[in-house]
Amino acid sequence: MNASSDIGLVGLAVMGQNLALNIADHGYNIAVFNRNSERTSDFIAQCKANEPSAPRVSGYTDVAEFVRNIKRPRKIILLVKAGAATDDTIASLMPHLEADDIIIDGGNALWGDTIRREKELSAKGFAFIGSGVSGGETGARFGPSLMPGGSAKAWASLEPIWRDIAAKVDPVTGQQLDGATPGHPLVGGVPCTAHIGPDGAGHYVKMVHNGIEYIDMQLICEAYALMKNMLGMSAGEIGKVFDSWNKGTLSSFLIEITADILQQKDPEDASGQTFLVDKVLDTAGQKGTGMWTAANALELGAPANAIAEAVFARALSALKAERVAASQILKGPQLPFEKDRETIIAAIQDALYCSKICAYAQGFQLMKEAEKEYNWTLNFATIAQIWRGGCIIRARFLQKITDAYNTQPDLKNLMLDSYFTNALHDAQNNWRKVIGLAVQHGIAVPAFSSALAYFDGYRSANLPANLLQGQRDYFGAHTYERTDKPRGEFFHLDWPKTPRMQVKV
Ligand code: NBP
Repeated sequence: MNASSDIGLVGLAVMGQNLALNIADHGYNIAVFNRNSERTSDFIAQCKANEPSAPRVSGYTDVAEFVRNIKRPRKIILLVKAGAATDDTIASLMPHLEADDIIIDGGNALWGDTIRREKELSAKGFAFIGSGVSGGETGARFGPSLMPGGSAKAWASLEPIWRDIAAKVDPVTGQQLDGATPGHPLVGGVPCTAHIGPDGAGHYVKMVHNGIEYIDMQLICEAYALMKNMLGMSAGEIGKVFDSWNKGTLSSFLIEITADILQQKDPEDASGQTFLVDKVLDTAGQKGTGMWTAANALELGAPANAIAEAVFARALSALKAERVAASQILKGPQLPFEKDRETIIAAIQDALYCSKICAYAQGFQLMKEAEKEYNWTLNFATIAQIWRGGCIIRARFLQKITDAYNTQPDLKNLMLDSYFTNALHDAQNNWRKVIGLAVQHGIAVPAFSSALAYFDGYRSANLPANLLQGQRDYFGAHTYERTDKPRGEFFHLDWPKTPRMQVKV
């Protein structure tokens, strides 16, 4: 039997089904397989009924037959649950693979697992690519942002397909090109994919993308909370504000969908008077990628405090019953709002923009640390460029980040690029005003505040860590450096003793 498929895909849940159709729409023959074969037959039946590209999709219920039907060297995409399911799937494929076959993991794998898998597979003569896939169901179907990591040789083999199926952006404006429909993919535009680096680099960058997504979402929620609880606005009114913000510098997918969500009426209310968001329970779920980003930032000593704060905000939201009980006991201020509403809405817009700059600065600073730690060479302009379309954090603002790193590839911190420096200088008074008002009114804005603390800390030539180092030396003889001596000379004082003796260590 001659192999007829250009590529294979395992895992036919929402992401796998949509990515398989995207690949078929681009003219590739694709073989698909799923552990539970009912899913495979249902998918093939649905394809036949609804999809113009159905003749290019072949379903298999036997793994050996599935693999045999893919042209060599084989490219097999995994879109299964991250973790043990990925290892199980690789183990089930392994006996049927041949030299140089490539497995591409498109799941949300922890980058350390990807490094391990790449080592294990390359030792056996196969190749492994860990590729971040962002954009959810619609992205997978019509163009995701794809962040592949692995050997250059394996990437060269995958690149044509990855470039074809990725989201596309306008080469001049950087705006995502829309309009693909089933069977009619977009032609032209700059694809939102590029080789990120070796082994786990692609999954690492996808993890940081998700960490930024956490803080981006939390910042938007804090802007909403201020308009709702301080300005007393309805969800519909706030939705209109987000609509207007989406026309300016804040224009992004998350702002756009926020405007839609807030203006959605409750379908259960026949009167059409209530907004759905007011009926949605205020407890946020999480799948772990935000936590991985924050944990990695702690491990590398990178100050990604606002990203971590966004993860903690979800954790606090999950304590619904405790919060309801505490609200009866712990009282905050009861201040009427007396200021001009329009002026404060404009100030909230500035606070959101400044905080967003800090959030991205933290994400890129973290990747800079990771580059050193894991021996990668990351191209930050390219990373910002492939986030301009397809993914959840796509935003007009990413073009400015691409420009910043194109002009200065060694930029130490995004806030030091003149465009962002000026934006922070112009808007910081409003940012501070909004946080001050939130504090006075007892409204929690952890992401706004921690972003501002990052800004103020980063721009401080002197921090109180001199005292902290004194404390460490006092109780633990951890030594200190002196401002009047060269860096790298360490001293210890016998603090509790009299007379106190300073020694060079
Ligand atoms: P899920 O993450 O819900 O995973 C379901 C798939 O995993 C099914 O095909 C299931 O097969 C398979 N699977 C499981 Br569960 N355990 C398995 C095992 N031990 N061996 C083989 N297959 C197993 O699907 P998804 O939401 O489509 O996401 C797929 C991947 O893409 C995940 O890693 C996810 O994190 C990532 N991702 C998701 C999104 C999104 O928006 N959903 C976005 C970006 C990335 P079965 O049918 O036999 O149970």
